[in-house]
Amino acid sequence: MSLIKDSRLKKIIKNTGFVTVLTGSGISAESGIHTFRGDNGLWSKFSPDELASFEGFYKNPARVMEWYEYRRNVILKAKPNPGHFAIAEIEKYVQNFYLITQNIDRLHQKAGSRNVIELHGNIMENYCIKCGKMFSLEEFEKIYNESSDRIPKCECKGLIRPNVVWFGEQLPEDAVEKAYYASVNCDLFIIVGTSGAVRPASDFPRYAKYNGAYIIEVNPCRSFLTDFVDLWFEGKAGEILPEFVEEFKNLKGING
Ligand code: BV8
Ligand code: ZN
Repeated sequence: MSLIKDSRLKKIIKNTGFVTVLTGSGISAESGIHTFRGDNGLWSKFSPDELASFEGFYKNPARVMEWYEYRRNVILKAKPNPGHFAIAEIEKYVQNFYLITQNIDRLHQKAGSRNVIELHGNIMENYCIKCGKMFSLEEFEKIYNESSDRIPKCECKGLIRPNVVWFGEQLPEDAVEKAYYASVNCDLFIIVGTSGAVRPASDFPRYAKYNGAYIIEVNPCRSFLTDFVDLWFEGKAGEILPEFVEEFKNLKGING
């Protein structure tokens, strides 16, 4: 039974050269990585203020660094799932393709996605809050494992932190600019696996909508965005997206 029935959507897919995708933690759920909200979510166990804010880090750097170390170990063992691969596949068939992600796990890149905009940074890099020195994962792990108090410091004595955007922190300017461009110029905007709870990430589908793009959402549950999308595929990314990509390719006359 085909997913794409809407004639307007079929026409857009046939003619579009500009597709933008926005993902949240839900696309990594089938790779075994916890989402944030919902019954088994991270925020049901940990408080975002203590663990995903600069104040929480400054008050207790050892606890925050330990939490990121735990999440990094889960992420390093995780593999991209069919949802990640399907998004990487679409990129091959569209001239202008942008992938805006709120995720910090880099599974999109592992799945082969190239044009990835990381709104909230990534968990693989760390930097010194005093001199800004960037640390690769090996450099960081060496310092972290040698630190007796589990509070990794730079040679300049500054604290080292994950290269992620915490609550109350500005998103990287270049990422926001690129995400805005990708949202206001696309014909098709696909939202995958986000509750739409966090701003300004959840503003981008609105910009796309105001500019006449067709908005699709892939999510097993309703989100804060479902009311205004054009089409909601109620289901898991790993199941819906591979099927969607096959129909996308057929409509574009791409076989194999
Ligand atoms: C900022 C990185 C401003 C770290 C994260 C208005 C405007 C601007 C800001 C605000 C505003 N109002 C409030 C704010 C503040 C705040 C905010 O939005 N708060 C919310 C909670 C009310 N925003 C900020 O602080 C942002 N900064 O705006 O600064 C500023 C201005 C001036 C001066 C200084 C600053 C920064 C926000 C970034 C915070 N960092 N993470 C880390 O990961 O450790 S947020 C965190 O939430 C993750 O990035 C996550 O991706 C993101 C969003 O969550 P989701 O990805 O949507 O995950 P969630 O669990 O919520 O949902 C999962 C979904 O998947 C569900 O819908 C589920 O049904 C679905 N799902 C499950 N399984 C599947 C599935 N879908 C498909 N397939 C499946 N199998
Ligand atoms: Zn330093």
